[in-house]
Amino acid sequence: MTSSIVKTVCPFCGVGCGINLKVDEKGMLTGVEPLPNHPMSHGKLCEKGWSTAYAINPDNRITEPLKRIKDHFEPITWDEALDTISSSLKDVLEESGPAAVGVISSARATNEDNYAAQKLARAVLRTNNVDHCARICHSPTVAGLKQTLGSGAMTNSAKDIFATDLILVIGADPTENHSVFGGQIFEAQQKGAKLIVIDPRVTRLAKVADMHVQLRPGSNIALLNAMLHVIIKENWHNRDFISQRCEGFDELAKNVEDVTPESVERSTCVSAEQIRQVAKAYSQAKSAMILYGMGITQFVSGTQSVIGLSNLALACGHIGRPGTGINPLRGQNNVQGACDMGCLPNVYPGYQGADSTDTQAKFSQAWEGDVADQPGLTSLGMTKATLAGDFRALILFGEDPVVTDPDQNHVRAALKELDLLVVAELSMTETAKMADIILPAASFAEKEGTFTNCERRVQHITPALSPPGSAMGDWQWMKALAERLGSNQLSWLNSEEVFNEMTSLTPSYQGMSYEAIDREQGLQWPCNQDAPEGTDILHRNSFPIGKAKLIPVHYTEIDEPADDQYPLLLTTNRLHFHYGCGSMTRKSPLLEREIPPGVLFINPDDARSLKITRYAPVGVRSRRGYIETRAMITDDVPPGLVSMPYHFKEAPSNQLTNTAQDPITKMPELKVCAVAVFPLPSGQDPKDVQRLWEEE
Ligand SMILES: Nc1nc2c(c(=O)[nH]1)N[C@H]1C(S)=C(S)[C@@H](COP(=O)(O)OP(=O)(O)OC[C@H]3O[C@@H](n4cnc5c(=O)[nH]c(N)nc54)[C@H](O)[C@@H]3O)O[C@H]1N2
Ligand SMILES: Nc1nc2c(c(=O)[nH]1)N[C@H]1C(S)=C(S)[C@@H](COP(=O)(O)OP(=O)(O)OC[C@H]3O[C@@H](n4cnc5c(=O)[nH]c(N)nc54)[C@H](O)[C@@H]3O)O[C@H]1N2
Ligand code: SF4
Ligand SMILES: [Mo]
Repeated sequence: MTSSIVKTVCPFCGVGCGINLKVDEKGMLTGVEPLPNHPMSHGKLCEKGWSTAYAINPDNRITEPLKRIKDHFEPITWDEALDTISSSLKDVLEESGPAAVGVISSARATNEDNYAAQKLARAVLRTNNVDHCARICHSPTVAGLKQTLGSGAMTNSAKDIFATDLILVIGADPTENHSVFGGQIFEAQQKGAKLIVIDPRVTRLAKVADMHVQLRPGSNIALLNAMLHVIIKENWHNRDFISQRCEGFDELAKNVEDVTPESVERSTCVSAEQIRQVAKAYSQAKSAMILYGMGITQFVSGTQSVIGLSNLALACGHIGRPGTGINPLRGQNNVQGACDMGCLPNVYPGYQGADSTDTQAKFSQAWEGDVADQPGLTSLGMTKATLAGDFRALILFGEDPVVTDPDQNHVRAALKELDLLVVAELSMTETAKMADIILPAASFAEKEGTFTNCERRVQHITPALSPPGSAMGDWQWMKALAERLGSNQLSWLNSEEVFNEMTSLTPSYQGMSYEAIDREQGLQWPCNQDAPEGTDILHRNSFPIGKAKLIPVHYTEIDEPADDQYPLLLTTNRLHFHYGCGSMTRKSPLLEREIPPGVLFINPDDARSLKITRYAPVGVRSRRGYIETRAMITDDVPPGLVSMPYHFKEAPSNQLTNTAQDPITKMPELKVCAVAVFPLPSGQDPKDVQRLWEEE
């Protein structure tokens, strides 16, 4: 073997930076370097990207199938694992039918893996119970923008920040979470773009922004409606655009008629004067671009907030041109793809409605067999149905819901109830620890496929390494499982075959092939006969639904406001150096030394009144759970608000979070719940949550 350099894509966030993997003569990954001339990353990487080699190191991996025997795991062969899974699945299907089984797929895995996952669910298990982490991420985007614009994805491209006059970042923290792109936002501002940040915390971008609107958590709709009120009252809206390309303006205007900036000062904690300034700046800019994230979606009002943003952009005509648009910063490396592939209970690949008999007939014919015909459950719906005794077998890969889903105790209680939990993982996670069978999965560097990044760019990943032990790619083990269940519908010979089957059934991907993607450094969907080169800006001349819809939205209170018993609001966010459940980034000693395993950010005023000193041990309690961690005192959070990352299994913020859900998408309110914080005796180390469970 000779050493090699293999071109691929970073496996962490939705920016999708280009990387080279350096492999030595022994087939070991020795390093990572940025790919020069990449359309997104232009030769840059963030610390997570640089640390990829640690994240997938064979020493830390699951290398063979494991079976639970009481409270420990024993290695078994693939044959034994597949036999056990298929016979258990058959039993559940026979006794309780397809409504009692489901698949949770992974926004970290490839499009090919995700296409296989929903096909396994719909064609083999005959259930629409298929979902993934987009549920608790951008599901309100998918639902909201589909309704208003006809397509729930970033309308423009990342490069547009260099073509805009104004960047409005609302409910997103790109320097931490889309770091390379976050750096480009700084650059665009230095080159003259105005930067406005709307966020309750003082983020790094807020520190340099031309304007920081520090609103109260959960008050987005009140703020957006008041901005719209000002814009319409001052005649700053784009009448031509509205009359030619939108419908519903009169009702929209009527809805915000009384929402004066003064009337929302209390609910938003933003001054009327500042609301007028931001309304003016956004509407009067020649081109203005909205970038948004979890600070918009992770609320019971998530879908309504997305619609509110869409109303703002449409009313000002900031859409369909370079440097404009409404741009959800999709989070995971392939969450756009996992949604596009139909790993959602209500849609097939390409957002073709699962309840449509035409769609069912189309897929049934293509797949040569019957497909699911009953509505499916969301991920949180499966958890609830398990506790109600209606759901019994779950196949899950590339997610760690014990750490990342809201209300950890509720999630653990449900997983314990399952007759069968299969987890395919790279390494031992808190969720894998609860599995009946663990399957060793190949990482992105050990398989072929495609990822679709946040700007709808579909990129090709190629294998650089052999999978450790007997680990397999995700679609490959699903193929083996389907065969055990008596179906050859997943019996593809290679990833390209999976991709080609998918493109033949997914209109927006129809013009793509591995060869074309390689030639173009990725293609942005829609890519078809009308747009063979892909599409960098959506909705230039028309919307897929004809005219865009302006839909009135109303401010709703957060589900769990602070009260005497739980006097502080907790918000959860991310840190630059760690990713998701931490199972990959925390393998890197370089990243691990940057931040202690669990922190609570608290304002100096609150710390003083609670007698909490710098880095003191604290207890944090909500109506659902309790954790211990250490306090970090900072002005970055305002008084009354504390914040915690969710990356640390020792002090998981999801012990505390609320499962109250957005009625449209079932998105839980991960961004705010009420907590009580108190100091622990000084000198006492915070106990990690596993220890607290043992003591219960
Ligand atoms: N380093 C790192 N990067 C990541 C990830 C990671 O785990 N680590 N995860 C990836 C994933 S899955 C995703 S989805 C993205 C998410 O990326 P972001 O959307 O940037 O995620 P968050 O940090 O959770 O939240 C964004 C901001 O919302 C603000 N916020 C809270 N409440 C409100 C509110 O009521 N209104 C407004 N306007 N803002 C509010 C918070 O203060 C926070 O700054 O990041 C991706 N990138
Ligand atoms: N409190 C709070 N909770 C949150 C959020 C928040 O803001 N606050 N954000 C939510 C959001 S936006 C998201 S997206 C979720 C993310 O939640 P998860 O999806 O559970 O988080 P990840 O850390 O991305 O977990 C992915 C797992 O996939 C594994 N993996 C990586 N690649 C592969 C592969 O190719 N195959 C297989 N089989 N496994 C693989 C990794 O080892 C890792 O353990 O968390 C949510 N939870
Ligand atoms: S910005 Fe995202 S894609 Fe780029 S190197 Fe960092 S984690 Fe990877
Ligand atoms: Mo996410």
